[in-house]
Amino acid sequence: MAAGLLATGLGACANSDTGSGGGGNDDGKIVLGFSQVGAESGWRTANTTSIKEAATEAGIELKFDDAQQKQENQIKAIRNFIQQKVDVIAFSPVVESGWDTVLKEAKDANIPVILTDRAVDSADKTLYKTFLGSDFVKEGRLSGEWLLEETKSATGPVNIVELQGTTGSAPANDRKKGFAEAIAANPNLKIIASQSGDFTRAGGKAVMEQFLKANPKIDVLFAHNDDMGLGALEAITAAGKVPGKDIKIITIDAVKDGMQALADGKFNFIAECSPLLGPQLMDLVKKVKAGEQVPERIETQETTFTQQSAKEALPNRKY
Ligand code: GYE
Repeated sequence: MAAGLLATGLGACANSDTGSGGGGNDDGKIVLGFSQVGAESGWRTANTTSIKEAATEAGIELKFDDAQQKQENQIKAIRNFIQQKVDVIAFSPVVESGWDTVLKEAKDANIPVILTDRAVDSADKTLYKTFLGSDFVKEGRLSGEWLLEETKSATGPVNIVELQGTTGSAPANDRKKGFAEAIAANPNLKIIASQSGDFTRAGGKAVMEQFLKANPKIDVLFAHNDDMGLGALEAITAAGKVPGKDIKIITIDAVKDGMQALADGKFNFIAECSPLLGPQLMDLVKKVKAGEQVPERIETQETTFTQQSAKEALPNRKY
């Protein structure tokens, strides 16, 4: 009888443990574990600032980890957060695949997970609560549609080189797809080379140097972010070509340095991708912690910029 009661008591205790997720904090603050991709680009730096500032403003205790663009580091960080019994885990997955095991561990520990900025390809959608971020396919498509219009009177081939983002990442996969779908409408538009520059300036410069050496006629560069485009500018200038004229440049992000290059006539078009996800993320953290329902997909509002509209927007650009 006594043994039976004890067993029931333990059972009840175990059940209540799984009821509400992490252990919170001594002072009652919500604790958020956030695993960031790295610091590879201007976009990423602005994103990190937005998340840190928004956490402070919302009174949320942030445990922040920089994974230096390595999936294994992100998995380690998430496991640490689980061990520390944080209330909510959020992360920006460096690549799309390979998350099921660690996400299952978080689920089993009853810690809700929010994906920010980048998606995962897990078939089991119950492994995370929501995904807050941009429509990367659309950004690629808008870039391609601008080029279609720009080259509509071309009578011969238009040679395009593409600087892809980090291999296997959602923005690289999706931007490539959206752009390719849009330009398929004009058979004159041909991607003659496409390679990853890992979303960095150094990567963009090195790969563009190779492209220029291997291809005497390049008409257009499509770079999956501003930083790679900015790196490529150096290679193009060093090769004696005029960026924005001899080679038209399309990028994505619209961070300040990219917008400056566009306003200066070195870039020709940017599809915006907003890094300012902090405030929305903190709202979601509070909601999932309170057990409220949240939409499974929350899309960031974005626009596009030409050289003229970049000049107008630049004075008020915050990042
Ligand atoms: O476009 C790029 C960054 O995931 C949307 O990552 C983000 C991308 C962004 O390195 O600059």
